[in-house]
Amino acid sequence: PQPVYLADYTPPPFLVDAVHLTFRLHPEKTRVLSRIEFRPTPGVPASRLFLHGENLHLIDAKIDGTAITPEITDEGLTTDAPDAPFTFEAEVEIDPAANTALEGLYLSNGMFCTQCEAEGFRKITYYPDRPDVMGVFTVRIEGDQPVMLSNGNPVARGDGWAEWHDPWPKPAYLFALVAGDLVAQSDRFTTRSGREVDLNIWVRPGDEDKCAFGMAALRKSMTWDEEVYGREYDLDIFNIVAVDDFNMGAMENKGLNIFNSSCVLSTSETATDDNFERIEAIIAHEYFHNWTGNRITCRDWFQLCLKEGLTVFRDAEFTADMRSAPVKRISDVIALRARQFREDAGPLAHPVRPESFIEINNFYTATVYEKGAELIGMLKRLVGDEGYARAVDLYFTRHDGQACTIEDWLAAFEDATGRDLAQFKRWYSEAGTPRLRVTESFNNSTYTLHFEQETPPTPGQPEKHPRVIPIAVGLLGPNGDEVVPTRVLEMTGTRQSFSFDGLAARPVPSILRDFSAPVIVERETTNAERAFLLAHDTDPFNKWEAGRALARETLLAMIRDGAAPDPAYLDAVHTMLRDDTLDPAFRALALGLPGEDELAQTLFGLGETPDPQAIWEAREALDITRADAMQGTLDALYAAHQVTAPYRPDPDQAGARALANAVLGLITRRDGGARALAQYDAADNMTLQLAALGCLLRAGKGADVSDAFYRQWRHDRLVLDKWFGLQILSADPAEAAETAARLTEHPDFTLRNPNRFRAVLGALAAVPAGFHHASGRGYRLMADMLIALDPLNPQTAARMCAAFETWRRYDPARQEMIRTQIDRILAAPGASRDTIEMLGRIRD
Ligand code: B3K
Ligand code: ZN
Repeated sequence: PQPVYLADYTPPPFLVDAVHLTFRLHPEKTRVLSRIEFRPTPGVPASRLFLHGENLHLIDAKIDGTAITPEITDEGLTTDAPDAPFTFEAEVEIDPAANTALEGLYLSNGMFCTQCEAEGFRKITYYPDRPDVMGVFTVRIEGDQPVMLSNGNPVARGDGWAEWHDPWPKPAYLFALVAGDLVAQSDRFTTRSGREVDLNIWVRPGDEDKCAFGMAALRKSMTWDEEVYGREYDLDIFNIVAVDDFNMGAMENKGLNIFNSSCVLSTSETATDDNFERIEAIIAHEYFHNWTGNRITCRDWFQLCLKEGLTVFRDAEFTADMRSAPVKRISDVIALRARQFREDAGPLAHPVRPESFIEINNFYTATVYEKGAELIGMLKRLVGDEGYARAVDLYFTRHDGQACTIEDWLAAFEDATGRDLAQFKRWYSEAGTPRLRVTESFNNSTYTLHFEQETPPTPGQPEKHPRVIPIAVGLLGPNGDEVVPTRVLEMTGTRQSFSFDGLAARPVPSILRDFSAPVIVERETTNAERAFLLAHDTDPFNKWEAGRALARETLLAMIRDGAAPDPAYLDAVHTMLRDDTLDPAFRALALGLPGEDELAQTLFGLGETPDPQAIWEAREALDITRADAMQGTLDALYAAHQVTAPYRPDPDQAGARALANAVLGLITRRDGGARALAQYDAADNMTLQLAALGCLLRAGKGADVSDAFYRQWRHDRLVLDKWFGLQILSADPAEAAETAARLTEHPDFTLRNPNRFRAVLGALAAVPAGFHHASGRGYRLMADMLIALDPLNPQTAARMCAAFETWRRYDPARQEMIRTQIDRILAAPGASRDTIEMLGRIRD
């Protein structure tokens, strides 16, 4: 397969004014009739008409009423067309029941549904399937399903048919259709300007009681977007549908969002506090896309971060407003480092705006999404809140109804604020995580910070250039008082110094407050200074960061030479835990240790070869030491953070449970599971039940409870996914791969459901000492399962290939084993282009 290049972009030769689609639904033989009003694009040279189409059986086609015989290839159809407006009509037949890739029109538990982003519409009918072609869709659905939905507003319905019209021009990737035996939980919302909107969450009968929280989240999102961004909803109806078989989290189809049921359904008995927070964030994310993505879309798929980075940034702001801003920021940075920094440091590194791809589905990455969101955060910091608001308003007014580029986005900022963003643009075009080295000097009451930035080479980009980096800094005096409040230093050169005058004593710097840029700070410092910042920093992010760095240094010493845990760390974390002025959720985060993968990445970055088993053992040893050293405090904290009020998934209760559960993990190290068992037996919600089960499994005492859990929940797919995953996440590393292998033989395991596949294989990839076990069993199992899944569902298989992206960190024996497995997958008959592209890039 040939790559597509950003540099090769040309405008479409034909535009679409209107599309009429009729679906005659049938599981194996669905007929799709299309009537498309085309017109030549003004100013673009005349050419033949090319329409994308894959796996379609063409029944007939006409132009302006006359039958044509187009040329057909695997990619689409070509025909002569008039150099004037014309109507194209076609009838095709497709087979939804055979569609295991879950892209295009497919069946999930007997329900018809679609997924078109990025290039799935071409599996439904012949069409210019590119985001810069926007048309007004009218859709008629014929079938015997009780509920038949499409985009926009309902027009009419009768026995066996329904018609929908979407007045907003949209690209084909936002098309959606759902038909099945569904029931709705409904509500109403009145927009700021008085539009009455019907809200529905459609689910399978039996799931009605799982919609209330999602509905509340939707209402909050609608209000927030009006209040904070001045954006209102623009149709009479907003539908959400829960689907069990779905390749990702959710999809923002115009007026008809389709959700993986795991990202919308919840009850306190079946969803954890983390699930609730994620559901609220994803509902917000998809809703916010209505403006950032749908009303203003992307010119081409290279501009994906235009909608994704911005929408992730918006949903993060929303969560920060609804919940605790520091806790949200810290959690996001933990995830960014775990996924995006890892990606940026390996063979899959790519710019936030990539310049070429083979399969665009492989670029829905942490870099495009999460680093893309960090870029928006930096922009906001550079131009200020008020400048940001003006620039975003200008972007909305200037580009409403258009398909845009990053250049359009940045021009709105330049025009609204007068700032030159030429250097900022490098953040979009150059991959890799900059390293920011910091040294300091102090004399005659002047304190100077010296910065040096360097970005390591990434695939295809040997040379890097200095970027503009907003570095938020504050200074603390020796007694812990803040002597210089937060100031944003703008670094633009490779080396740059910034001075602070009038200081009575040498201060302690708090650098990169609130994680003001996605960089790695390198600075020589002491554990005493880290403990000082953990105790005194006024910036919650850097307070947490100081504790994190202390834990990391302690662990690195333990990993390298079997050192005992540093008492300075134990004292500091103990003091922090006892500080009742600190939010319990913050304390839970500060009690967390750097993950095994993060430690491996750190060691590799320092030129060392990580040993996954040694890393696992060090974390275990540190936990045992912490459990002994803080015994009394842990008991007291556990007792003090029992929630007695009825369950609510709000931040206060969730924070208390998070701290109690984190503490329970340590208590279990001493009591062997007595308290965990008591918690399990008493639990009336999934957050407490699941955490207790995890503790028991880790303590080797979980077998009976795990069986009971399975019997209790075997009919709830989403809870069963947790049960599958937890057994692997809690297993001893020597047994993780066997546990996963055994679970792939379980009667409830299936390759047809991406959630189930990810529950097992994603969990295996998430336990480094198990996945990278010296036996190679983890690698072999992963390869076996990828070979089995790839022919059915390339998208989900290709995404899981990233489990291998870190292979160059490891010793030659492991590298050799991984290479063997990669080659085995590549050699499998029918390997998909998705997977071939991913493994090809990883192997290079
Ligand atoms: N835009 C979709 C993702 C589509 C993924 C296609 N492989 C969900 C989202 O980001 O909101
Ligand atoms: Zn999105």
